[in-house]
Amino acid sequence: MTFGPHIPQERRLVTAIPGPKSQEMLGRRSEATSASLGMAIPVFVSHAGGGVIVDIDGNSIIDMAAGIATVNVGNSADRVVANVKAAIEAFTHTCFTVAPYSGYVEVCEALNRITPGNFKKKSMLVNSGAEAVENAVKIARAATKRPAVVVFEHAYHGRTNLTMGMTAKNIPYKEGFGPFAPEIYRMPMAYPFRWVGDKDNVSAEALDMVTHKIEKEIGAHNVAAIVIEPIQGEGGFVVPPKGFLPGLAAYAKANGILFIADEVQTGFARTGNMFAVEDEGVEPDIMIMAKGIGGGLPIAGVTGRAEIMDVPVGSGIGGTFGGNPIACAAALGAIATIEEDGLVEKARHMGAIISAALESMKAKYAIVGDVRGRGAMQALEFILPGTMEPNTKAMQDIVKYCQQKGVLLLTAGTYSNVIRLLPPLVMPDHLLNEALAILDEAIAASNA
Ligand code: PLZ
Repeated sequence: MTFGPHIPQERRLVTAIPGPKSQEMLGRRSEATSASLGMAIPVFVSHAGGGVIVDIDGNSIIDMAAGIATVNVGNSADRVVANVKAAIEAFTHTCFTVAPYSGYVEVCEALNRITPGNFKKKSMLVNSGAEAVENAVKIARAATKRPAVVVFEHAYHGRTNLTMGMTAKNIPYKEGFGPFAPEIYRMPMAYPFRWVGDKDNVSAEALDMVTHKIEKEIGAHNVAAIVIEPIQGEGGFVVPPKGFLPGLAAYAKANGILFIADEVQTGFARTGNMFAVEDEGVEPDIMIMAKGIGGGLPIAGVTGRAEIMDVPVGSGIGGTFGGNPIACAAALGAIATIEEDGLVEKARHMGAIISAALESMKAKYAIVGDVRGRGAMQALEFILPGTMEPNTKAMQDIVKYCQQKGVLLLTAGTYSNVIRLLPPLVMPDHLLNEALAILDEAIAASNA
């Protein structure tokens, strides 16, 4: 396997983290950029590829973030770079709804083909996950002529006004930014680790609560769509137990409600399937995709049953940059990479390595309350030993320890106590094993 810019696949620290050049840029960053923008690791990137990020001081850091599950095919993946170079020399923008071009159609054909469901599908392209969620809701409302949208506890759907309202967690996503859009209804989530009812019956109990609330508090006939992440991302990699997603989809179907899967974080081979809903054979009416679709370029998509996608009034959906030709070229390169290089199987292979390592950490360390996820999307939830209390401090200490050793990790969770692993799917095994060994060491230090 080749790695885009052919960077040595090694962890190598030549300065402290951050080094002097990054420190200088951090000063300029705080002068020039809004203080409200976050930052996971305080180093500035010089280049990245395969499983590493190299910073401007020359440190080579193991990348367990993939730009938040976006460069599944790795940074500057060969096919992405080749396609983008060819496209950018041909033309940069005409706007698909002004003068169309074939790349947009080809990406939609690919999405119609690779998304689950043996029915006629159509697609549209936009620029970001949030914009895709917005469009899915617009299309669902137009198609059903109903107003209500059902979402879940711990959900994350974006930072625009509608998607903030659909997102569960207040700080940092919503604080001070309201009022939010009406007709959004939040339902209990089947979260096995924190379920207060019968732990052996989470799926059935949660389904019961959700359908009861829909019927009594909204009226099923008023609901346009149920929108759910098949594995919740920012919410802490909450995996609903078997039966929950198929149960929701069946309930939706029986009540004329559209079942919408937000696969922004779970899509494009991440979980060991092309899409996470395939794990239980669920076929959403509409799929929302972003992140991994473009190999790092900004592009997102909505794919759905043709008869639904065709409902909005002519020219009712669109946008200036949606499905930009350069981003479409990148997406075609990324999808070809996933299919031709077997990244679905690679995610399963990485998943086996990750599960074994995380389960052993759970067995050894009392602060690890739960291990969950699938494929190359797995997480640890930290607790105060012997309780269910979130252990945010352990999470912070562990992430910091790993950064100092040259491993970039992301956090998550409604209770800010989850470490999530999202390595690029092209990461070689030796780097994955090294990152997991350092994570183990960090937990040992924090558990002591
Ligand atoms: N739906 C399931 O995970 C984006 C957010 C990062 P955009 N998640 C990363 C941050 O702090 O802003 C996401 C997601 C799911 C929608 C989105 C929104 O995607 O491309 O960030 O708009």
